[in-house]
Amino acid sequence: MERRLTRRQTLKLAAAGSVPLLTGLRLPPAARAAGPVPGIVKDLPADLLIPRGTNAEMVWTAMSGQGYLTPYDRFFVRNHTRTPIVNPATWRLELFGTGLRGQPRRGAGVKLSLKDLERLERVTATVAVECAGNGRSYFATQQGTPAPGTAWTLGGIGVAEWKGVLLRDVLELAGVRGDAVDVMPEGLDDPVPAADGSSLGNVRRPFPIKKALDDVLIALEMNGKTLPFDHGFPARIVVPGWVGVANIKWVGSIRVANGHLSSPWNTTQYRMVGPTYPADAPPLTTRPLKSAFELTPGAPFKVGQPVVLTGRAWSGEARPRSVRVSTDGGRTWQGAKTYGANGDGAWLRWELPWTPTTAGTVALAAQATDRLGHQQPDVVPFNRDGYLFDGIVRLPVRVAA
Ligand SMILES: Nc1nc2c(c(=O)[nH]1)N[C@H]1C(S)=C(S)[C@@H](COP(=O)(O)O)O[C@H]1N2
Ligand SMILES: [Mo]
Repeated sequence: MERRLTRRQTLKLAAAGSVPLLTGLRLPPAARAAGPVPGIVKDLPADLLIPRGTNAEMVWTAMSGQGYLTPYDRFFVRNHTRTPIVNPATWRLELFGTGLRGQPRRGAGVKLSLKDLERLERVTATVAVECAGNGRSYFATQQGTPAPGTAWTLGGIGVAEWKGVLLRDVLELAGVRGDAVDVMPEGLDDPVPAADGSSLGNVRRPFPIKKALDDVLIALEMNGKTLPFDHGFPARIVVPGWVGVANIKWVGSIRVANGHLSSPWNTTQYRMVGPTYPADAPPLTTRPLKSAFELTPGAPFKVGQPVVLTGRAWSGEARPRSVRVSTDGGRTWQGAKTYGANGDGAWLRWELPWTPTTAGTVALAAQATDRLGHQQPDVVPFNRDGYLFDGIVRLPVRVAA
């Protein structure tokens, strides 16, 4: 049974943490009956989210008719373990390490409360969070070379309006030194068990100080509301353009170092390993160009009945410029109409009218081109962990006579 905090408890938490009032605050997932994904707090209606292990993938039809942003109720969740419930009143963000003045050790660093962060200038970024493994299942289903890991189709992405403070301002407040090299935010969720039973420690992922001082956010809000539990409450890192894992949720500390930092998430994982990649391939950074229909496989159509096919295209590298669509498995192509916003690190909507002429199963396909001229390829070179599948995806749909 699901338990909720009383209104008084909720008010107390809100007052203590000086966060917007949290209505319907729930107890940790552990207190809930085992749902399809016990570690996720929000509901997972079958028409919006598909359970995948400890994660939930967005159903693409759920974006049809929506605006530019992905609503909270259908935003995918990627949890290495489970969503923790962090008390905003006692939460502190600790900055420490050799890249700060005085070079404080962990525990003796600069500790900031939510109130401290709220004194800083508020900024917004409308950008995607996308898992590096999004599309992984197509290595198996389209290329016959399965990769282990969560079998995402294309729903491991969402675009939200993230509001918070600039990491740059927080680093300056903490006394960042001119010789700082890397920063490494770390999550407060449970340590991650390794395959051999040892522990990988808490989810943490370094990135260069140059990116940290550029456009990285510490987000406190998502789509105009307090950050939801599953998406990092009370604070998450948002690294525009970069792979999902860089966007550390439930951030509790940030190590700032005057040398390079490493963790399992930029060494043994999140590198391209495969026959076409060098042995020392660098850690993944930006997200490649992709596109998706706002449809699910097997969607029903009817001969002679006009419809408008809709979808979105995105990249963390360069804005999408155009999208072409095939309704005959890639034999012929037509330019789709793109419209609306096309923000850096977010996505671009597109549509194409279609009147099916033949009954049976047909494969729809979309191919995006970015403003540097890159196009989604037909085949993606294999990598061991199935990262960054950016190929043209064929979507089978059923056309009734
Ligand atoms: N602390 C913490 N941060 C995390 C993760 C996690 O398991 N723990 N997962 C990462 C991964 S792999 C992805 S793809 C994104 C997913 O963000 P979302 O769940 O808000 O969609 O969060 C990243 N940040
Ligand atoms: Mo991810």
